[in-house]
Amino acid sequence: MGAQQVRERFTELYGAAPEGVWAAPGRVNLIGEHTDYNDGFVMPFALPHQVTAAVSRRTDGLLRLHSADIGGEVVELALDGLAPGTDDDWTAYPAGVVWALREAGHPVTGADVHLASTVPTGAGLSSSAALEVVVALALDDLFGLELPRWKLARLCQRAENVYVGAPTGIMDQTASACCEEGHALFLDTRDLSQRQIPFDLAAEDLRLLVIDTQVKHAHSGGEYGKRRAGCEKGAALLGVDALRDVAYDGLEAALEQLGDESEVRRLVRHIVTENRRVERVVELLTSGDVRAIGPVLTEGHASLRDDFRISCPELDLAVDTALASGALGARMTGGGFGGSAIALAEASAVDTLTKAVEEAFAAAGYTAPRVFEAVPSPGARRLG
Ligand code: GAF
Repeated sequence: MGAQQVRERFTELYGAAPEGVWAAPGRVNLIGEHTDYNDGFVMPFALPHQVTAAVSRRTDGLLRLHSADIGGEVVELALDGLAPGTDDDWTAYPAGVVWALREAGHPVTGADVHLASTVPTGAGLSSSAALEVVVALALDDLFGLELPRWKLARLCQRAENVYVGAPTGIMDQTASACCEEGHALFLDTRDLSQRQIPFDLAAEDLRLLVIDTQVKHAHSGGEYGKRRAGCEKGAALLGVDALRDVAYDGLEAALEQLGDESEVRRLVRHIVTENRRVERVVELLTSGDVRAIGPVLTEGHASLRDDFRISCPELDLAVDTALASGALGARMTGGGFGGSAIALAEASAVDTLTKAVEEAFAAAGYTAPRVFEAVPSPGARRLG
């Protein structure tokens, strides 16, 4: 939805024009899955799909929220009453951000907010991070907080972990806050150091397709937390701070050390090889060998399916069909258990590939997938 529409609707709802309009995107993760809560490497890029927010300050301790996507009345919350676990719907994300900012000592005295999103929800494309980041950026601007982007991302992650109660890592919020157009973001989640890696697919006559399986997922459900706990157990058994500290060359020795802890062994193997795959993709993209990342992406899918065990039949069908119809590489992306897959393909193969995936889903009796092209887009910003 355009900035003008969001601005107009805000004016209708709240009786005065907003002080500003901001946007924050969803993301696709190219490679580096479930590595972010292991202090590892990730490589997301921003989607053109975004959450747009029209916002004005208030000084009376009230937060008023409205979403064009949910509809209904304006929701009014008292800032003093904000507490983790009290909101169980979409308002927990913006309310959690306000709570996290205030808890960190930032003088946020209230706001009127109207939001509209084009990021598909439950599709593994970070609709919640986009919602958090757009609110954080607007409040940062309006209250003159001047927080660096990485810090805004940290506060949003805190909102999600503590206020909403989903034990996620730092990738999605950092992607929404820090990505740049035409680039993928190589992020070291240990110290949050970043490198923007040029990722211009069109110049190579390549396309990256997102296949949204329409199987909805949520991170507050138990499986994400179980994987995280399993990784932490692995680190403890190996005597390291985080699985990031297990070197690729030391993987065999580490697996041996884990003895008959077969589940932990699988999780460790995924994290260690996945960190290596991120480094490999960075090397290939930096040397201009974009097509060569395809097999690395496909290897990542096998690792998520067989070792981390977070794929599902719809994601596997999307990946297998894409590969069978000419994709250079394909993998599930995001948290897993549903959501989306990505496929890297020659521009000339896009129509055939899309049709093949749609037909395979229909033949399997699955809900029709949504296939669209992902172009590396700008991160969060003020629109007006
Ligand atoms: C979700 C989480 F929010 C991220 O922090 C990350 O762990 C991802 O799943 C898996 O890579 O998107």
